[in-house]
Amino acid sequence: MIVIGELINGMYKDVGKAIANKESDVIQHLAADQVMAGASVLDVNTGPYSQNPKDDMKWLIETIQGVVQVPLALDSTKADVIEEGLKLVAKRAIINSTNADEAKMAVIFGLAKKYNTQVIGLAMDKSGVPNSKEKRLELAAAIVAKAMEFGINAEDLFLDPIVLPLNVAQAQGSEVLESIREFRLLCDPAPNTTIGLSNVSQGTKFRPLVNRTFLTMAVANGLTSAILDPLDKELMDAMITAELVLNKAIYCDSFLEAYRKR
Ligand code: THG
Repeated sequence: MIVIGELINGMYKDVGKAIANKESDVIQHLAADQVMAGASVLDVNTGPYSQNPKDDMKWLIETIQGVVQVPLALDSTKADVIEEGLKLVAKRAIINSTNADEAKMAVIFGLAKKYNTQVIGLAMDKSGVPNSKEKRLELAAAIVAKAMEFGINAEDLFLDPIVLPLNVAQAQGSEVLESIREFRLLCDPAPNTTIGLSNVSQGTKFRPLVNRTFLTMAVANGLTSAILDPLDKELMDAMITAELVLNKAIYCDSFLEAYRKR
């Protein structure tokens, strides 16, 4: 599994404050801790309250790259914010994200070619997040087709069925899980899949349990990547064990330690 650490996101109150006040130590600790805990990529999102997302994105990237050397997933709905970031990244980045809208894909896949990046494609369009797996598959297929047109390899594409909170969109859980399985069949070699895991538990009472259960089920459906909180040790242990059950790693009694030492 490609673990994308979600914690550098201005949506978190403390992180939003750290961005506004340019508290680099807060960001650098979050970066180092997530990588230590097993994140191989860090999501970078200035959050909804950023007054100047371009400058904040640039500051976050430079601050993070002062302490860790992992690829970054630049998470913004604004292409100009992403492009400012792409000029600064030290490692091959992931653009988070495009949707299935024609004009949006043209801009984002253009940037992906120009800066040689990977791309997350959200199975949604102008009319929002679909509520069926059929519509999700249709939108994901449009993203795959457009990526191919731009000469982007399937393994550089991460298809995201879009996870919604269980407490307000309960019927969507199984649609998303089935979408993960179906997206893998869209091309050969298969595209990657990813989810914003914590969306599923927003507003629910037992967040870690909901996250852990959903992730395990998604892994069983062939999920290859997730944006999640790598500091949740029980979540990481469940993910590692799920991959073991699927025979993606060799069993030994110390398999958890073995995973961490990689
Ligand atoms: N797909 C893709 N990218 C994404 C998402 C997705 N990026 C953003 C998001 N969804 C994934 N990241 C988060 C980060 C935080 C939370 C949820 C998803 C979260 N935050 C607390 C909350 O809202 O309750 C913040 C509370 C606090 O202030 O501490 O849950 O789906 N491609």
